[in-house]
Amino acid sequence: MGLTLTEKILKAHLVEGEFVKGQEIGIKIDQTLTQDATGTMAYLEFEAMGVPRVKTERSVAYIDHNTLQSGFENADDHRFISSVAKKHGIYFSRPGNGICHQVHLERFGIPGKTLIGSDSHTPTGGGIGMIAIGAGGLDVAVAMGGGTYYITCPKVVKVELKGKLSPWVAAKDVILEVLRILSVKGGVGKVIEYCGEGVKSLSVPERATITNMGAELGATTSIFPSDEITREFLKAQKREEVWTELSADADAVYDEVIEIDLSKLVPLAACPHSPDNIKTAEELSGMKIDQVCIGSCTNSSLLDMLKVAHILKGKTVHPDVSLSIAPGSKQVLTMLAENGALADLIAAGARILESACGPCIGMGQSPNSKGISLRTFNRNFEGRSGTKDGQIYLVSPETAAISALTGVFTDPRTIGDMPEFKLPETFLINDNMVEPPVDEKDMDKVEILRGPNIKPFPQTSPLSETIDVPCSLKVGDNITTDHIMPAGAKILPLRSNIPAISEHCFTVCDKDFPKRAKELGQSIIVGGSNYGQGSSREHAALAPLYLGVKAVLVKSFARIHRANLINAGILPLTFVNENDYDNINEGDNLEIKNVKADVVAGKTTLTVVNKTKDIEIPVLCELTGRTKDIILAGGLLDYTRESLKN
Ligand code: MIC
Ligand code: SF4
Repeated sequence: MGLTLTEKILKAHLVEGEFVKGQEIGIKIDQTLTQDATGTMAYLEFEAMGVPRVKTERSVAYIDHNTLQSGFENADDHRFISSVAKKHGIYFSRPGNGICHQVHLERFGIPGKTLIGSDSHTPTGGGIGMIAIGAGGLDVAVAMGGGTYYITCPKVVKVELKGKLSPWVAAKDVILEVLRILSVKGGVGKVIEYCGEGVKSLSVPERATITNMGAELGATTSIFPSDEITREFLKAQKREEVWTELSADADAVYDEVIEIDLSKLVPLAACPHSPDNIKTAEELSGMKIDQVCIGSCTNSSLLDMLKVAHILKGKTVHPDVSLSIAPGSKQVLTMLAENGALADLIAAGARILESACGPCIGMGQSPNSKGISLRTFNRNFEGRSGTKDGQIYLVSPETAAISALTGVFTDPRTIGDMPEFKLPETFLINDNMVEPPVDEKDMDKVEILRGPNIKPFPQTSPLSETIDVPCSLKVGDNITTDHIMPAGAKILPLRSNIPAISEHCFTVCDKDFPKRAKELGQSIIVGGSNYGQGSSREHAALAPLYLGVKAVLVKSFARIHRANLINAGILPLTFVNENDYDNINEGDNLEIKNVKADVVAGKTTLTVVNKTKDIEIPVLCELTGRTKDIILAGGLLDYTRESLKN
């Protein structure tokens, strides 16, 4: 029986467990990446592990999220990360060099390698045939130290692409179509593998748009084969030597198959407030808009920018619309400057932003009250833009650019003929904004620069004999990490300071939660399905840890967040009967007797007694040997320290 591409790469990296779907496997990690909003914590954790130099083939630290320096905090974090990187063997991509995923694809990614990154859009690397997975900072720290990375051995979904996209229909519309079919929960426990003759019609940046936004499916990752088109891209990046041909066997067996005829796709949009709330651009056409933002790790490649420049050339942005554009990397921005396209963007009235995440993470450019904003980004969760009642629509750069001119939602197929947009034969290569680490012999000479806002990892404690605590918060379905630990320009500078950032935990849902949780001392959070979807930020587990949350009991979890809870030593529990969700109210006293003994004994069904209502609720506590030991130890940091001692 033939193998899928996912199986081939995972099997070649398997170091622990058996390759049985649904079971935990350990894989060797070749490369890691971090960004600054998760990076400071990841490097504090790396330091705490006491490993002198990274053991990966390549580790890169990027500065791209917290670039709005409205106080000393972000700049201090940048200096800290730069000094840690220099000392411990990590390449440092300076602020201004671009968004981590865009730059990693251009300069560092290698087909067939494994990559984990402390950012949920790390699967962008799947665009060149990598197994690239988003993870919590602590998992990345462990992988940098040479530790194994654990995932549930995934199911593999084949997305068979047929035909070719029609003019002005984009890669973004492909992933929006997949989101329409599968929903934001549809990818959980799965890798999405793209195959079929349609693959040949998609360039690497287009493939990367699709794998990037596969994160919104909740998928473990997404991957394209590495073929002639991949080779040409790497050659144009002067990295042809890292190319290898990779694809699934012809007789590979998949767990699920989806067929998409590219020629039948039309321009789409994800409507507020979920990436799977899909309508066609035609249905929305004519709706007045206030803002357009083009950029983010999903759609900021040179190809995207050239299309936008073509549409804007010689025109003026509609007077009622603010258009901002952030090219994804220094390479993209420089090439736009050199070929004149940047001048076309500026002349049309675009507000050019630095090559960074910017508005995607709420770092500026929040829309006006109730403002309708078209964005080429990947997430439109409520409040993420910084404007609580902002209405965010996720669209292709083509739809965004034409709508910026007309002032209303516009189907780009109305533009007229589309010229052929081609990638250059060679990109402009200048890695002067990537600083290599010092030699190992000189590492002791590097001083670590720690600002006053950088506080240590919060206090952890081993699992207690019994958990007997109140429910401090009850929330509904599809809670995102932006609800649990909001981002944005005001809160992001606190990413290195868990006590301070905890004051904002869950305030989007309930402004009194942090105070209440602290007063209660210890508590349990109760939630619905797909709890913790979205970002990889471990702060969504570390802030609850700091606030005394001992367990989270929900209908189902999103993958990365569940792993982050375990890493923080917080017990992840799910209802055996989802109806029992109705049997708990905020303030109820909940008891899990002898929880420690039961976890040690490997019991997977525990009983939560709602003492207030006198009801017994069966819950699942599915921990494997390793995750069980992590929970017992009080988190991954304690567990890793223990295992390094042995
Ligand atoms: C995001 O898009 O939400 C982020 C900001 O890139 C996060 C990481 C973070 O919260 O720092 C992600 O996607 O993992
Ligand atoms: Fe940055 Fe947005 Fe991409 Fe997250 S999704 S890495 S915030 S550009």
